[in-house]
Amino acid sequence: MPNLADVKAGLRSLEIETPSWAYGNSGTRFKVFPQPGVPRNPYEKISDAAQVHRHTGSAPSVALHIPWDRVDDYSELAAYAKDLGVRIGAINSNVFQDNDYRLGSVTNPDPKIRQKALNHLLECVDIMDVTGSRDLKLWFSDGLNYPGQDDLRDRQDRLAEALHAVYERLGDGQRMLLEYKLFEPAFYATDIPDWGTSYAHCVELGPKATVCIDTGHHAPGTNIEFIVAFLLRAGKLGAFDFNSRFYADDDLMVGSADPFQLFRIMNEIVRADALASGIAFMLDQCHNIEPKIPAVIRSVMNVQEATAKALLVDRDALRAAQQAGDVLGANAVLMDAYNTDVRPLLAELRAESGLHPDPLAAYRASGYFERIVTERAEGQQAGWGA
Ligand code: PSV
Ligand code: MN
Repeated sequence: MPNLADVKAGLRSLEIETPSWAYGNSGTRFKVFPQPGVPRNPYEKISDAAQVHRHTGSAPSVALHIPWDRVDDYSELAAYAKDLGVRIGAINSNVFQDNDYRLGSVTNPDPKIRQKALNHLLECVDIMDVTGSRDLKLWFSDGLNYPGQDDLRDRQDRLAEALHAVYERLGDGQRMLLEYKLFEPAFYATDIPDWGTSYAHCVELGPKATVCIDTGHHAPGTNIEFIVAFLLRAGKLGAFDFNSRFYADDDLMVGSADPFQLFRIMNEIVRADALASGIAFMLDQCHNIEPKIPAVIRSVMNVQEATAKALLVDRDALRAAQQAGDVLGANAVLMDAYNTDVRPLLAELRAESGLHPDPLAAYRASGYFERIVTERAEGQQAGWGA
């Protein structure tokens, strides 16, 4: 059986990055429901992220999305984060919300628009230089709605050219995370639709380029833990955008739709001893109907619970059963760990770190929500496109 001290050490090493946009208003294309107390600017988003870290002890960084989080002085923003006990994480580029990008950004047939998109990506690296961020996360909505609309292969060439230019601009210690998505907004062909396409571009680029797996970006039924295992073996898994889905890119709280899938993913991470290997465990979620800060806290707890279960897998017994061809025995080892109630263990761990054993109760008791509702009563709430 795994040693309890090792399980606790593994859990202590787990860091989850929360996204600035999870604290702002967001939802579906049908309706975004505004909520009281929502941040009005990136500073207030960082304050909310720091509150999540205060109660969980496991969310020390916050990802930014540019231009949603554009500020005049990024060094001031980074210093503000530091004062609150968190740091700026990945810089997410946004080349999907400008009118110019109707036919694509870096794969657009028009070279002027490609250049505009590239300039934005390079600006994101400038921001990384100032904030000390390690990761540039790239997601492209580029794709086609109709067969024949553009040349599939030319678009790969344009993509490779832009990625190369960004890669060359990265400094020491900076990385590119290349995200894929099967469909939406493009419905016929997406230029980076799957992990294989992302992986191939990353291999061509070099060691600083790695794949980002957004758990909501696959066809239904896709075996995501296989992708995790494959990319870990190849040294090309850079990050996760965690969220849950029932149907498509639902962006619900991670671990809510399929906690067993989250366990299977974390099981591959633990199997590869990759909990603290530099993989960015990020959330990419939209909280439309549920209160945002508690939803992020819940998500962090869900990842912790899945990780605790993965750490409890009896690796020796599993291997022995696998090598003996004991199908049911091997499956039972995994299920025993999954079916363990790890909540007492996590509560104990939090108490040992001086935290309240129940982060959600601690948040409710903190008075933070009442304070932000009052303080943020006036002004324009942040949201998509803000
Ligand atoms: C695209 O669906 C995506 O997953 C990318 O990561 C974007 O940056 C993010 O959502 C925006 O919420
Ligand atoms: Mn994502």
